[in-house]
Amino acid sequence: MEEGTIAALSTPSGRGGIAVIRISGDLAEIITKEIIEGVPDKITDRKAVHSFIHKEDKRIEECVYTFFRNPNSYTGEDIVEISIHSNPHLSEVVLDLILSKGAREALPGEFTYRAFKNNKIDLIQAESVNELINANSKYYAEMKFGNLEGKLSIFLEDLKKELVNLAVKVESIIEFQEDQSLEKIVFTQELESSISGISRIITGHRFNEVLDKGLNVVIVGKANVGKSSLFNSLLLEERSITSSIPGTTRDFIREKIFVDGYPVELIDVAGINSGSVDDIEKLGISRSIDLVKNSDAVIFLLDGSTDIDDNDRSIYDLLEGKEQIIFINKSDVLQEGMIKSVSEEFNNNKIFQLSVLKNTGMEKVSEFISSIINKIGEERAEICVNLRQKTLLVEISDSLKNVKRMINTGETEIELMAEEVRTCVANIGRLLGEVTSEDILGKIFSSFCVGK
Ligand SMILES: Nc1nc2c(ncn2[C@@H]2O[C@H](COP(=O)(O)OP(=O)(O)OP(=O)(O)O)[C@@H](O)[C@H]2O)c(=O)[nH]1
Ligand SMILES: [Mg+2]
Repeated sequence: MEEGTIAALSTPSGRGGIAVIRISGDLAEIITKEIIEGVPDKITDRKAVHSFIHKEDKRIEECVYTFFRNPNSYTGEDIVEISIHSNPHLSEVVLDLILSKGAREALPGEFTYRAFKNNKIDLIQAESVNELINANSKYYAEMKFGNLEGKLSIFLEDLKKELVNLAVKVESIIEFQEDQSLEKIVFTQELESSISGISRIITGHRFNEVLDKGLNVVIVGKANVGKSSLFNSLLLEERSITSSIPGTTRDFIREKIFVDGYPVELIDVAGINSGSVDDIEKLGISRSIDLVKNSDAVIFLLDGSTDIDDNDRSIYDLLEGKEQIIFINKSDVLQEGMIKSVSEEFNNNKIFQLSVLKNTGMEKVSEFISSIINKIGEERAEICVNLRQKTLLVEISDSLKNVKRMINTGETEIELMAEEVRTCVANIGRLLGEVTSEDILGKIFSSFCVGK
């Protein structure tokens, strides 16, 4: 990203109470004086001031501006934040005015990029800004705020210090001692607990994904058992078409709901009918099967008003190893002996009756989803990571384990161990963004929105 003074609308474009336009760079102070009335020669730092914006000699808007003198600002440069009424046309006029005075429009994430470049935040914190803004649940936002505050960074800085101490010992043996054995070196308790700390973070990653993207739950069953009816009922809206004609749902439908505040991706699929001869239906069925395979949990519906058939049996086989629950739907018109035959046919301790039509038994559906979330949540970690961070953490953990093995067995040349310690420190540096290629930075910051 280039130099220069940058400006952008930092709030979403639209109508609302206020919009904030942010200017960062050397020209921020001069531009403020040129477009806002009554700005003193020396602007008071960090004080919100009410005034008016003028274009040529005409007042065009009322505003409140706040000046942050470098280095005490978000980017580390001079920043002015101008709050105006939020109207997309008005924001455009004010922003154009600012650009006409020598600023250029900020690229996505450029404010945060500058904060990172000026060492106001490290790369993990920079990533957290974007992840916090885009968080899909309140819990994920909480976790990302933890990283923005430095939870992960502090953990890594501590580990780095410990490794640097180790490296100093190792290097001094290499330099000054005749006996190059590893005997005098200990794998400290701190390094030991770092290995388990990293392992907890990595295992907890699955739960982070659930917090962000949602738990994938597929409602499966043969045609006409009431899948779409259940889907709509959980969504509290008529999203999916339902009818008494089997094969109503052709393609899958995915919608987000929240259970106990956790996001859940609920998926309604085409009924699975192994004997289908219709090409489109067959495509829908093959999608259903893929979705089941990739799901976190499955709600398997049976039609309580008719006998179990081979379609039910083949679906049941498909669910092997999956988190699952079986509901005998249409319990309002339940066939005699149905519960007994379902229990005999399907070896599952979670079999319940349901009537979507009469709204009975529905609480068991939410209980099931909650139980899966809780189960995955048992492995939750205090610190959460994204994929880039996780990949590097795995490498760091492997290096640490290697170093530990080398020290404990003493079966290595000391230079090799020194090299492994260096790799580990370098990977921590990559995580924190101390050494990172422009390509990676470009990829990270381009996913930000403009104005952040
Ligand atoms: N009696 C009774 N009928 C129900 C119940 N739940 C759904 N139905 C009816 O069963 C029929 C099929 O419902 P859908 O929700 O379309 O079933 P589906 O499983 O999505 O069907 P496909 O999309 O064709 O695979 C509709 O006529 C619903 O009104 C129930 O609890 N009791
Ligand atoms: Mg359907």
